[in-house]
Formats: sequence, structure tokens, C-alpha cells
Amino acid sequence: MKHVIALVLYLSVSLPLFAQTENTYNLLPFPAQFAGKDGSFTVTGATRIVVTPKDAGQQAAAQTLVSQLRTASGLPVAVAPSTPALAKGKHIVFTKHTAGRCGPEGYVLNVSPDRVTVEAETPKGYFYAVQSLLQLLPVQVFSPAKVDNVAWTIPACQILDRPRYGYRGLMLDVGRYFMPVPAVKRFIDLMAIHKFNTFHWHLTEDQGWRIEIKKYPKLTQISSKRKETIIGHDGQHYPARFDGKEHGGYYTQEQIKDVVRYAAARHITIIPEIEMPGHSTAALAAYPELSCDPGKKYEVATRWGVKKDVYCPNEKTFTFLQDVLTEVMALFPSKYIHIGGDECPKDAWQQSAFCQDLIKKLKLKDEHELQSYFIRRIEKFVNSKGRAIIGWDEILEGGLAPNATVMSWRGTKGGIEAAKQKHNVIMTPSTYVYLDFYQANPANEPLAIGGYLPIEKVYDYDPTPAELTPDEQKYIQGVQANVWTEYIPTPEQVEYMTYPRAAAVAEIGWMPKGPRNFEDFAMRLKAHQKRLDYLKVNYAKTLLDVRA
Ligand code: TNX
Repeated sequence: MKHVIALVLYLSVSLPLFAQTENTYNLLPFPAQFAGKDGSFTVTGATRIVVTPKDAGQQAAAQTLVSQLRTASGLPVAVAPSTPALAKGKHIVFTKHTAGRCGPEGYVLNVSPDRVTVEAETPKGYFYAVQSLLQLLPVQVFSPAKVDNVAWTIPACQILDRPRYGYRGLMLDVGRYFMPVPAVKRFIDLMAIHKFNTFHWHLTEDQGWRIEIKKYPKLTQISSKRKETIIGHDGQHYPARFDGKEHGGYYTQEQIKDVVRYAAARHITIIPEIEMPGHSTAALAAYPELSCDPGKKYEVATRWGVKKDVYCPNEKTFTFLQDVLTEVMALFPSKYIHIGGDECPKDAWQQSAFCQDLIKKLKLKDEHELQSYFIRRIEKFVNSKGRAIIGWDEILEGGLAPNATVMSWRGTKGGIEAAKQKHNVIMTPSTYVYLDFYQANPANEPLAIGGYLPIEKVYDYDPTPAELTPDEQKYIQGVQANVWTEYIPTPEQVEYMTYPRAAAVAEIGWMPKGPRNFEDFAMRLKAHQKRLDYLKVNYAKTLLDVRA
């Protein structure tokens, strides 16, 4: 009984936000402006997806809708060029939005029993409108095979939708464990249905270099492989994961181009990350002359944790990194190139006569300023090619490079500081969005890196720090969650750690803060999990278990 009263109370409080109707609207992320209506539109074999001739954006989005609808329903729905009769008929009609309310990613959706209209200003807007339409349809529309006895209805509603942030990202670490191309594509597919727009591909690590660089073949011959599979931070072998075999893998440049195209078709930009000056042991194993102690023998790391073997800020290193970045920029059209910058112990630089001389010569205070000099030089190079750098928040130390964007991962302090210095910021604090952390009681969970980050806590996060002034807040470009893979050796485990928490990240990156409500999210997530079931996503059932 208590339960019922609570529910009634909850509904009466929340319903004004989500208009009163019998329809259910399990949109995730939930739209910026939404009004439910009575009735519904029914898709039949005669339904046409009507597009403006020669509008490639409409055409592509409409095709996505048609192929999914056809597969799941078996109905002969089809894309059709607009005619006056079709545009006024019982169809799903795409038209260009002209009132300037959508922006680069938004859309307007009107569903009535007589017609569905889809408006946007960009191909991306149409694409996101289709993602929402698919979520309004019965969950069976996500089925990879025909489902019978389903009424293919779309509940009536009016939506004006656009995201809170222009940057909504997920990062995947393929350095610790290589993830094959099909797994990366699936990661991208799942991002797209949650309206993420940026995939940060962490391609180089102490434990493995994963991108083919033609000028430096040893990066794939040597740096992409390691001898042993896994030894934990604590020095222990984990028998369940330790197969005693070599671990390795890398992406050829052709594969990278294919993945970049694949992501672009889903309106996802890929930002590649090439780590420097730290997290570079794998590269040093192939090219020791890039270290401060070239006589030392370096091996691709077989144990997790921060390594002291790092690039030396000498000319050989700058030539190498500029060559690498030149090939990287030819593969990735993104405005941003991530250059790492995190966790670079200064021991090797302290012990190096060359570095100490350089500090004197450049009149620097210390090794932190030397790191800043390193990043600034790389920034200059990247800027000269018309691109911009992103770095982890350690790039603040010793002075920020003039045009750099900061990813704030050690909490929110770095992001706040960078915004105050008028630099763009992506918020990715470990405490709220590190998806390698445990999502439930560790006693019942597969081994993870530590930490405790249940989905409620992810959902609670507001990426825009309240301590910033409105002017400073404008520098917060968005939010990103990171999937570091030290304890995540397979694509299946990647999915388990990523979902459903990434759905919460998607919503905090998209939906306005005001109406956000975890209970409402949890109800929609239950329906959403059925979609993930159709897609055979190995998501953690945590939330369902807790709330069942
Ligand atoms: C810190 S976040 C790292 C990664 C680890 C991660 C584990 C960041 C910039 N560096 O190298 O994988 O913690 O949670």
C-alpha cells in the first residue's frame, strides 16, 4: 500500500513534466522539450518515409528508419521523394526546419494519428530524430529478425529537442587490451543510439601501441605485442585472465579509415589519442633513442600502473612525434587531436644531464615547466596543421599551452581552473564517470580496478560546476566517460562495464539539468534494457536487480 501511495505521489509530482496521457515515452536520453498527446500514429505497409529530393541527410536518416522497421516488422515501408499528395498523407514526412530552433544537432518531431513530421537543420538532426522515433516505436523495432503480432504504433507527441552539450563522449582504451575492429564498430553503434557524438580512441599505452605508422614499422612489429597477458597493479597474476600467451594487436591504416567512415555515418567524430610524454614505454621498447637513457633495455610493459620510462624532450622525440601525428592527422579528420599528457613521472628527466641542461637553457623552473614546453611545442605543430590539441588535466602544470582543451579527470578541479583561464574543458572526473570502477558490490562483481560508481552516482553528476560564473561555464564543452581496460580484457566485458552506466552519461550530456530525475530515468531504463536485449548487449543487470 505504501508503495502505491508513493507511486501516486511520485506520479502527481512528476506528471506535469511528462504530460498526462496513457502513452509511454521511453526516450533515452529524454528530450529537451516534450509534450505527450492522446492517440498514436500507426505504421503500415502503405506508410512512406517522405523526403525532400536530393537532400542526402534526410535520405540517409530515412533509410536507417526504413531498414530497421522493415527488418523488425516485415512491412514494405519505403523511402519516397516528396510529392504534394505524399506530404499531406498519412506518412512520416521529413522537411527542413527553417525557424532556427534546432541548431546543429537538434530536431522537431510531431507525431499525430494523421502524420509524423520530422524537421531538422542538419543531417545529424535528422539522424537523432530517427533515433528518437525508433525509441518511440515498440521495443521490437530493435529486433534483428521479424517479430509478428506487434502493433507498430508511435505514441502522439510534440518534441523540440537539442542537446545540453556539444561534446558527448565515450573513451575506449585499446592499449591495455586490443579490441578488434568489429568490437570497436559495435561500441560506436551503441554510442549512436544514445546520441553520443564523440568517440575518444585511446590508441597508445605502456602496454601496447595499436595504430600502424608507416614511417615507424617497429611500432607494430614490437610495440603492439607484450609477453604476458596480465599482472595486476598489486603484482599478482590473475589466473582467470592469465593465459600465459603473448597479447597483441593493432589497426592498419586501412582499418582506421574504415572505422572513421563508419563512425561518421553515425554522426560520431573520432578523436585519436597519442600519449606523450608519459605512457610511452611500448614505443620506447621499439625506439629506445626516444628515451633519456637509450642504453637501457625497454620492454612493452606487462604490468599495470604508472611507468617511469617516458619520452625524452630531445629532437629525435619531436621528429618522431611530429611524423606520427602527421600520419594520424591524415587518417582522422577531427578538429581535435588528443596528446595525452597525464601521469608523466619526472624521474628520468631529473636524472638526465640533457634535460637539466635544457631546463637551464630555456630558463625553466623545473621539470613541470619542461613538460609544459613539450606540450606547447607539440601544440604549435598541431595548430600549424589546422588542428587543436586536447590533453588530460596534468597539462595545466607548468602552464597551459595557449589553445589547449583540458580533459578534467582528477576530479573537477583541473576543469574549473582551465575554464577560469578561458580554456575549453571536457569534464570526465574519475569519481563520476570512470566506467572501469565497480558498479555494484565488488563481492558479487567481476574483478575491476577498484572505486565504486553505481549508476545513481553517475546520473547525479552535473558536468557544469556551480562554482563557475556563467561566463566561465561557457567553457565547459561537455562530458565524457572513460573505459580503461586494465581489468577489461574482452569486448563482452567492455559492454558489461559500459552499460547501462553510459546511458546515464548520455542523458546528463543531453537533457537539461532541471527536469532530470533518477526515478524517472530508472523507469525508462527498464524499457531501454529491452532494446539492449534485442541488440544482445552484455549490459550489467545491476539496476534491475536492485530495483526488482
Ligand atoms: C588513470 S585517467 C589513467 C589511466 C588508467 C586509469 C584507471 C588517466 C588520464 N590516466 O592510465 O587506466 O587511471 O582508472
